[in-house]
Amino acid sequence: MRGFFDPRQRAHAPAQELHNGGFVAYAETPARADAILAALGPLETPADRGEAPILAVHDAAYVDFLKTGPARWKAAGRPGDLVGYIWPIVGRRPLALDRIDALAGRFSLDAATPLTADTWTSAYWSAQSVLAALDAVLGGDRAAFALCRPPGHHAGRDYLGGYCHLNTAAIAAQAAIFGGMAPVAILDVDYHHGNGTQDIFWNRGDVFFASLHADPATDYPFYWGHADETGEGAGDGTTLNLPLPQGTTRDAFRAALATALDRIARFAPDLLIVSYGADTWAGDPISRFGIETADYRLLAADIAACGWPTLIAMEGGYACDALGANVAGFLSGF
Ligand code: SP5
Ligand code: ZN
Repeated sequence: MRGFFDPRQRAHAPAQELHNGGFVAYAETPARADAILAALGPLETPADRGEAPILAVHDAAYVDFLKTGPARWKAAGRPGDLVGYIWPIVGRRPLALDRIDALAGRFSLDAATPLTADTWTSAYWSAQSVLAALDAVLGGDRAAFALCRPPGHHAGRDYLGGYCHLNTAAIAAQAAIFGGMAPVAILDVDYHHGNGTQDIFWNRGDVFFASLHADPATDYPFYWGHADETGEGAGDGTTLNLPLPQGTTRDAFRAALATALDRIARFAPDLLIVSYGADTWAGDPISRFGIETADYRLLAADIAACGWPTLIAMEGGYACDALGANVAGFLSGF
């Protein structure tokens, strides 16, 4: 299977993140990409398809914030990485404020996803990697892999969060539709709910979003991912959430996967995009499922058996020692 990664995706490296009331080392490190590359061998570098596919999904003002925010933050005399700390909560009148502090809240979901001067470059090339993998599938490959780092599924049309800035799965889905592949299904098997992807396609009838994830009653992102979130308008019924309890192991995960695949089959997609997180692994430092390394091949084989052209986009997974084996195991099932 062809795989894509650009070395510029390594540059983004915030110093720390807010966690449980204190600052800890940022979990979404460049070493994650190195661990995956060590297991898979070198990947192809993507071509540059420019900003248009990104702007087909994300707000121009948000993209401008990602590009220019860190320099403005620095110019304002702030010593650390750019991070939001005040939010325009629901019900506040919509003000178009220009202060960098206000913009940081306007365009963020959480206070645990800092921006550095390198963030835009890394996120841009993460998006180019997913577009290159999409091109491989559009060209007839049965499956292709994008080592998307930073990840994407928590990022919405106009917000970052959960270590994500540009929603790579959504960018690929929209580009696929422009390329004549429709409808598209996105299957999100990261430990966390893919709130950004769900928001982007919430009222769309041409993209089915299915997610297996830790129950938002106990896990980030809390405000999304409940079973009764099913889409609206033209997208009524094209969102499927299957929250699972902490401690979930292979067989229960596999049963939920079968439910998701059955619903996707009824949607008859031209293309499947898998948002793959290895943070479902039993030893993940920030997650609480019990999937073992050997399980990933079996789970992937269940997906592959459906026969849809498939693009696999990397999301989370924070146990660097096991990450390479987990990703290689998953890809071996296709
Ligand atoms: C893409 C993805 O998997 N994002 C996950 C975002 C989860 N953030 C909330 C959990 C915070 C845990 N912080 C742990 C830091 C350890 N150094
Ligand atoms: Zn995750």
